[in-house]
Amino acid sequence: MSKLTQDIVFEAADAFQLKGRVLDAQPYGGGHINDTFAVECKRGQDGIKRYILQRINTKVFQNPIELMKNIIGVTTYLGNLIRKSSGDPLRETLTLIPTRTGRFWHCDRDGGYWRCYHFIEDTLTYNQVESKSDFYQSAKAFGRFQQMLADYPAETLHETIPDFHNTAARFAKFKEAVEKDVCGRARGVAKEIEFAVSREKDTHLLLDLQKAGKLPLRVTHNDTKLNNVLIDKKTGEGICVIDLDTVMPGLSLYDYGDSIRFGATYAAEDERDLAKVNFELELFEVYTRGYLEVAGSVLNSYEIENLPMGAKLMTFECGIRFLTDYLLGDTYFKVHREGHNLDRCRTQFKLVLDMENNWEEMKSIVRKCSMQV
Ligand code: ADP
Ligand code: GN1
Ligand code: MG
Repeated sequence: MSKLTQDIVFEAADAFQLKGRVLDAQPYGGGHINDTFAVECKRGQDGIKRYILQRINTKVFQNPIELMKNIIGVTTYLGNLIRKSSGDPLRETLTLIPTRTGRFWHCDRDGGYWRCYHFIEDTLTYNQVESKSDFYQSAKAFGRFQQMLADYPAETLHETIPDFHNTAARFAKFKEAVEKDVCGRARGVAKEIEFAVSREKDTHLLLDLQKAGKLPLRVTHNDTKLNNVLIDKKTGEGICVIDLDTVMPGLSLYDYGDSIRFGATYAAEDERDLAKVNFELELFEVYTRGYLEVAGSVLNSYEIENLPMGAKLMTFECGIRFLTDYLLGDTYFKVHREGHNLDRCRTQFKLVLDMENNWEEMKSIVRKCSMQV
C-alpha cells in the first residue's frame, strides 16, 4: 500500500458525486485497517455536508471489488427493510455514494481502491467502553443487525478474508510465526507464547460443534467491536452498524464473542497498565442481556450455551492475531508506537485469564439472561 498524499485523497474525493466543493479531508476514526477520512464539502451559503471517504486496505482485502459487491448487496437489502418498517435508511444503515461514472468504488493512479459513504451526523463512536448503557445499546444494534440479515442469501456473499475466525487456522499461523521468528522477537515474548500454546486444544471447540451440525452458519458481521456501531448523540441508541468489510457467513458466537472481548472491560484494547484491564462481569451481563433480547429467539440452545466459549475464544484469537503480527514485524494492524501489537496481545490474554477465573459466573449469567427472554 503506497503512502497517501493530500493530492491523492482530494483526487479520490473528487471522483465521487459529492454535493458541493471539497473544502477539507482529514484522517478520521480509530480503525486498525482502512484509511478513513472525513470530507467536508461547501454547500450553498454556509452549509457544510460531510462524507466518509475510505481507502480499502488491499493488503488485507485482496479482492476489493468482491468486497464492494458484498457491501452494495447488504446495504441495499438493509435499506429496503428499514424503509419498509418506516425507519430512516440514511441513519440506520450505511449509504454508498456513487462515483461520477456510476460505480461505487474508485481506483486511483496508484491502484488504491476507494469508497465513499454518506456521513451519519450527530453520532458518536467509542474506542473503549465508558458506560454500561452504550455497551447495552451496541448489543441491541448488533443483535438487530444479525436478525435483519437472517434471510439474506448467504451464498451470494464473497468470503472477503478466508478463515477469518477459524481459530485453529489462526493458531497454525501463530505457530509458524514463532518458528520462523523473522524479527528475532520470540525470545522476548516467551511468556505470551507459552500462554497461547497451553490453550491450543480450545481452538477447535467451536469448529467441532459446527462440524457436528450444532452451530449453524449465519450471515455475520465478524468485526463487532464497539467502535463499529454509531451511537445517536441525542437518544443514546445504537443506530447503525458500520464497517461491513467482513460481513460473511459465520457463527453467531463470533459476533457475540468479539463484542465481549472488546467491551467487557473499562480498559482500552491497547492499555499498557494491565492492572486496569479487568473482565467486568457487570458489562458481560449487560451485553448478554441486550443481545439476547433482540437475537435470543433465533439462536439455538447450543449457541446460547456456548456464549461464554464464544467470548473466550474470540478474545484468545484476537490475542494470538496481535502476537502473530508482533512476531512478523507489525505488517497487518496499524501500529502507533513500538510494541503496540504486543500491548494489545497482553490485554487480550489478561481478559482470557479473567474469563477462565470467572467461568461459572459467566455461565450462570448466560442462563439467567436466556431465561428472561
Ligand atoms: P476500519 O475498517 O478501519 O475500522 P471503519 O469503517 O470502522 O474503518 O471507520 C472508521 C471510523 O470512522 C468509525 O469507527 C467511525 O467513527 C467513523 N465512520 C465510519 N463510517 C461512518 C459514517 N458513515 N458516518 C459517520 N462516521 C463513520
Ligand atoms: C480490526 O477494522 P477494525 O479496526 O474495526 C480487525 C478485526 C480485529 C480488530 C481488533 C479486517 O478491526 O478483526 O478484531 O481490528 N479487522 C480486520 O481491534 O482484520
Ligand atoms: Mg472499524
